[in-house]
Amino acid sequence: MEIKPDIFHRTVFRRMESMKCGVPKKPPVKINALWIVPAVFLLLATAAHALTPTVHFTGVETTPSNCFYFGGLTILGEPAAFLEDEVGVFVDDGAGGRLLVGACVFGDSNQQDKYLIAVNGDDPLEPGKNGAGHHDVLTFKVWDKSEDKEYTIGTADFSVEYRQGLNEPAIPPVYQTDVFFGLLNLSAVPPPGDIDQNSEVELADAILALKIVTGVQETGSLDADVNDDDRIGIHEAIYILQYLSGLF
Ligand SMILES: [Ca+2]
Ligand SMILES: [Ca+2]
Ligand SMILES: [Ca+2]
Repeated sequence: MEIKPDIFHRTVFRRMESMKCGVPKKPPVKINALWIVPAVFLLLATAAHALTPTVHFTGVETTPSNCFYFGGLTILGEPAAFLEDEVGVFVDDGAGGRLLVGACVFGDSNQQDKYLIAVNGDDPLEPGKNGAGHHDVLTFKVWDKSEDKEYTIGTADFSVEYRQGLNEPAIPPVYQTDVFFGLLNLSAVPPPGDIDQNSEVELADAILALKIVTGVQETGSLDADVNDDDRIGIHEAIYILQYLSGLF
């Protein structure tokens, strides 16, 4: 099917507008060849479904600039639940906290086995940091709706898959205005060292490991085993303390 340039651009930009992702002030007059494949991909990826509102990752501020990430998602090795599980993207807010800069519901594109997320960039005309800065590292979080459980995607849990027309993401992923990244596949798993299985590695996990070493407590989840000896002990305690110190 031939797509007329004007109709083509209007459709893509209208779709982007409907996603509240920020729209360039003027649609380009000429088709830039570099734009065509990603734009067609965006059109195809977003054409089939209305944007489903997120219920867990909420409060994203829409700004005039954005980038997109697109890819697969598994939770504990199983495909995520279509139109249920969610992806949220956070950046450092510059004040010791985290800022939610993008959110989507899994499968909310014409590819039911993919997530498509618009990540909002900082608006320099608005005071304070209200979006991602250029090359800010993006933290991807996943919410498993059925278990009401949140996972942070660690560096080892991203995988990149080649898809023609999409830009290959860096790992860890970063923000770059007007770039469509993919495929960035996410694997949501409990982080190593999460002995109490609350999806976070915290001091409480290190204390638990030490309690197990000293016999105060019998054992913890072997999913948290970091050195494959099928035991929770001093290696896990050291790993957790190094993790919390930001050594890796
Ligand atoms: Ca700002
Ligand atoms: Ca934990
Ligand atoms: Ca171990």
